[in-house]
Amino acid sequence: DGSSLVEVDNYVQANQASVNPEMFGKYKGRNVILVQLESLQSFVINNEMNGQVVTPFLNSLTNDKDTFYFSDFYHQTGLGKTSDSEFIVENSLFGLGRGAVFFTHGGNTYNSMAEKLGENGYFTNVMHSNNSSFWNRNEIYKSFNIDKFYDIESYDVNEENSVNWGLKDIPFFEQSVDLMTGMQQPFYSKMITLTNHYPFTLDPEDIMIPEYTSNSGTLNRYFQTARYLDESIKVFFNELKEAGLYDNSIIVMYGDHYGISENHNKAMSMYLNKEEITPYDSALLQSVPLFIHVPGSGDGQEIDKTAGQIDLRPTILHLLGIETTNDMQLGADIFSDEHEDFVIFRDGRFVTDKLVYAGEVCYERETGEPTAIEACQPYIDRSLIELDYSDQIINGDLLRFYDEETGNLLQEKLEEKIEE
Ligand code: GP9
Ligand code: MN
Repeated sequence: DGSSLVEVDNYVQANQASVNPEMFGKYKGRNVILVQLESLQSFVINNEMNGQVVTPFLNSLTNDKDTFYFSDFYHQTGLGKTSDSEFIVENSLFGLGRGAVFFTHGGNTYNSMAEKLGENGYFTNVMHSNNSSFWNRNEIYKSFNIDKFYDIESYDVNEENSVNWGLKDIPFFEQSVDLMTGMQQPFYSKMITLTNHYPFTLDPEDIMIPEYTSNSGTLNRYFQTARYLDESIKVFFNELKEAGLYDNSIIVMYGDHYGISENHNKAMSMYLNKEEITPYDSALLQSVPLFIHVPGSGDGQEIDKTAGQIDLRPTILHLLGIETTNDMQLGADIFSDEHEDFVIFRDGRFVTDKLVYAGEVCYERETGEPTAIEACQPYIDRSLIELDYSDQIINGDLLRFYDEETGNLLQEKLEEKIEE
């Protein structure tokens, strides 16, 4: 009921991480381009496959003078896959433990990152060449207050420029930059790629490296589509430069969720040169790359703080000088000194800088050896609380009763609700 909002609100307020004054507002006014990299996991970054570099362009960004590269960042999605990652990033809340929150709670009241950016003068949009109703996007985007969805209708899609799920990533980026050229600035565009998606197929002319050589065709092809995705990002950056949109933008790119499931553990163990993939390994394999690219800033560095998708909303908004003090969010600004090296997975697993909890076993992160459960217990307790609070907010549609401008609970509405 509504009274639980009081409890959740107290918890969120008590756990807010303060902003980093050196970073707050540093990139104010820039366009924000978010790129969700379909199924891209960290294990291909700065790695080779049978002597072939898999992601040359992204590798170059890991030590680029204008790029923050986060090397210990994780997806936190559940069954909602791509849509969960969108949900987590927009709201700094978890998806649900069952089903996809995009479908089950598309009509809720939210306080999305897009809405905040809209209030700060941004034109907000999503670019993704699929039918608008896929994952119920057309409905929930209204609840997120997103101004425009450039869906499949906005793209020129034909047999030649499509493969697998639809429009190939390279023409997707080319056409998207054309669309951006006409946008009011500053804008916030969330772009969702598609080619590096199961079953990871390409047309022969787009194949840049050979297949891997394991018993899993899925993993074998994954390297090829990841290579293609990498190439498409390179093309995208060049297009942005040509369009004159590069210098005044901040480009945030992250993997949405895993591409290689535990069904391919045997092939993965071969690739990673391990005897077997343990629950400890599987948890760490949920790492996805995160890049925050700020052209011309010279601020680039590698950041190895343990963080997750839930942290992106406050991190991005603070870089733009937009406060989130009163927001009902469960993540924390990664640049804050108070950000904790602790990332909770939707299924209750977690990773810290020192521990990994998976399969109900507490592992020492450094050695991978099981350790006493007591070491993990405080984090287990907090994981359960945070997942539960997130569920309560969503299931009770509690943001209806919350005034994010003041951080006040809407007492009258709440009391009515409690009386019900
Ligand atoms: C569909 C695309 C893929 O539009 O976002 O979704 P996924 O299957 O990865 O959740
Ligand atoms: Mn996806």
